Amino acid sequence: MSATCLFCQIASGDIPATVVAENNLCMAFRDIGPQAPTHILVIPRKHYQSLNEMGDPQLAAALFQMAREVANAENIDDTGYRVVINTGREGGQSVDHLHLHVLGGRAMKWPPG
Ligand code: DGP
Repeated sequence: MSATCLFCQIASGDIPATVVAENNLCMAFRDIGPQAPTHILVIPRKHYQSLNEMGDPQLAAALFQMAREVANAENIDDTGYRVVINTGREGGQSVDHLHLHVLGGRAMKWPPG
């Protein structure tokens, strides 16, 4: 845990969030500034700055499994959704704790901005 990391503080419960799923490895909560009708963030409980630092295949599987479960619970799995991992400065990452965006409930465009 990083004491100064926003998502570590959400994971520990020190900063409130609307949590929609959690287990011993990861948790999912609603994005504070939703970019789609469904916009949920899936994070590992353990601090990794970005995907570049996270080399644990078991954790990677747990994160994608939770993204799938969240999409199902939000009823966007059949219509379709997008899972995004912004990584680093040019990837558009603004919070330096690895997170998956699960976005759905509207048609997505391609290419992303
Ligand atoms: P990224 O730009 O990929 O690093 O995404 C960071 C996301 O985190 C962004 O969509 C907004 C969200 N976010 C930032 N601060 C908070 C917060 O305090 N609570 C919640 N729930 N989401 C936040």
